[in-house]
Amino acid sequence: LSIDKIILHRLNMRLKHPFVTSFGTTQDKDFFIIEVIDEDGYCGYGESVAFDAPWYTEETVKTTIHMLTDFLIPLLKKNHITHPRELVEILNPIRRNHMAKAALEGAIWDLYAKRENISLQQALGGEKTFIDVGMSIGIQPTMIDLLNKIERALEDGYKRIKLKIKPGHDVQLLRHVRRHFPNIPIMVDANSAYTLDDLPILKQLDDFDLMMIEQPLQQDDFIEHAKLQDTISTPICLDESIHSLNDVKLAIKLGSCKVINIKSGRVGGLTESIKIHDYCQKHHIPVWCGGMLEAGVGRAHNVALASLTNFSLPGDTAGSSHYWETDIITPEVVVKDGKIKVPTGAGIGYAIDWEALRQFTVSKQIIDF
Ligand code: OSB
Ligand code: MG
Repeated sequence: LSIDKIILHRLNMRLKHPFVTSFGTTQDKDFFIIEVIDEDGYCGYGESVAFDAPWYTEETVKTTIHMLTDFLIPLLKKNHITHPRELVEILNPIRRNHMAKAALEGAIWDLYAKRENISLQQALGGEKTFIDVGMSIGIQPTMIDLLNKIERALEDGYKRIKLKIKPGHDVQLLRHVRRHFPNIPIMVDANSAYTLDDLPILKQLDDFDLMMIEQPLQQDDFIEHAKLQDTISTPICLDESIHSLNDVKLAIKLGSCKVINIKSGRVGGLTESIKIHDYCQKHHIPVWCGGMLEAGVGRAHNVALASLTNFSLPGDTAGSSHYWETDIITPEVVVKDGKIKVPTGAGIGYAIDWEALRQFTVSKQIIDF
């Protein structure tokens, strides 16, 4: 791959609805679209997923641009690559900063697939024609709002509902929801809001026939999660705890979880995501694709990744219109009957909607090679 230049587009997009979790509210998304252009004029696109404050992981929008311009892109300039898989090794001298690495790596995967005239799905080894989709519903102001959101998601065919919980917003909330929807597939996500001191509450969650509970404890609590998984019957799914294949190995060895949420940004890119997928498949641990409230480019990458066979549970990859008035790709990502059709065109298989992208652009930086 002979890269000619990289264009970093900084965008600001307002979500249709503020997204509330146990640690805060997101309404405006500040992020980068990474455009990598090669000497033959092929373009690959990646999207950064870090938020403006470090509440989900330690990365932010500012650390992303710092890493990209001061370290990651300079390293890429110094090394010739023939396949995106080689990037992990090249970027390895830079510790962590997985979201910044993943944004750059994603663009190069897209570029590679476009050059080969294959879909990103093919490049990654995905086989499914359709992927099943669930919806993640943030904490709502009232119970009525929550029930309405669930109702609408079910009407739109979403295959499972994920509810955000936190202390004081858990057992009672599930009692209400289960009274109205006794049989629907529900899971909950605590975003690390509990500790083992909350065991009595966490045990009660077993009464609600939940598909799983996502990240109940702190991100470093592998041993505590294992203790919890020993005590409750609801499967634990890890999100914030998993930054690499090694974290997955540890979690499986200790019995900290029975399901893994894969987000390519959190684990440093698509190459590491595939490794985790394959390892989990071998160990009979189902995985699903998480979401970071992505715009179209990141969403397209998620769709391709989720088409690998061990992504056997519906992911948090709702359609574009669930998040945005206007997305930056065309066509937008559409959910029909709870499924997304995996595109077959070259690369991510969606085109940039340049008019929309320009409308959301705050600044632009060109880096020549
Ligand atoms: O914990 O999975 C999470 C959104 C932002 C940060 C963390 C999480 C989430 C979601 C929403 O649950 C996923 C999505 O719809 O993109
Ligand atoms: Mg989560």
